[in-house]
Amino acid sequence: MIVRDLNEAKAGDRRVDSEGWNSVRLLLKDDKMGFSFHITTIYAGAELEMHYKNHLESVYCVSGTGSIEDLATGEVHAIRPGVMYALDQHDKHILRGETEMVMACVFNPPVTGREVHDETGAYPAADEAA
Ligand code: 9YT
Repeated sequence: MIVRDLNEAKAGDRRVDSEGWNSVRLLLKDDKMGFSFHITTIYAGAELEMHYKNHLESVYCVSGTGSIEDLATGEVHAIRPGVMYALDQHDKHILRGETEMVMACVFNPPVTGREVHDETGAYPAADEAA
């Protein structure tokens, strides 16, 4: 069994900081669960274009409000606590934080650790990651 405390993990090297967000990776590839599990904070006013070409992701909003725009269709969905979205088509999207948002995120395949988005808004495939 694996037990981890977000409050302890965010003080250590599981926390990754990038422009507009930070993320605490509670489960990673080397935990051998087949997915990774992150608690991500999106800052108020952030506008993040992302395209996870190599991963499937689902995201559950724990707190805060914002929106997600599907760049294939132009559709904009409100994000608020209780809303989940799943990028089942590797959907290119823009996530906007109206307030700070705390999101619980699952990635399949799991991320390995320290990835931040590349210039296309993706993370590398696991076997390309450092
Ligand atoms: C909400 C969202 O897009 N999360 C992505 C994961 C997070 N940026 C991370 O852990 O890298």
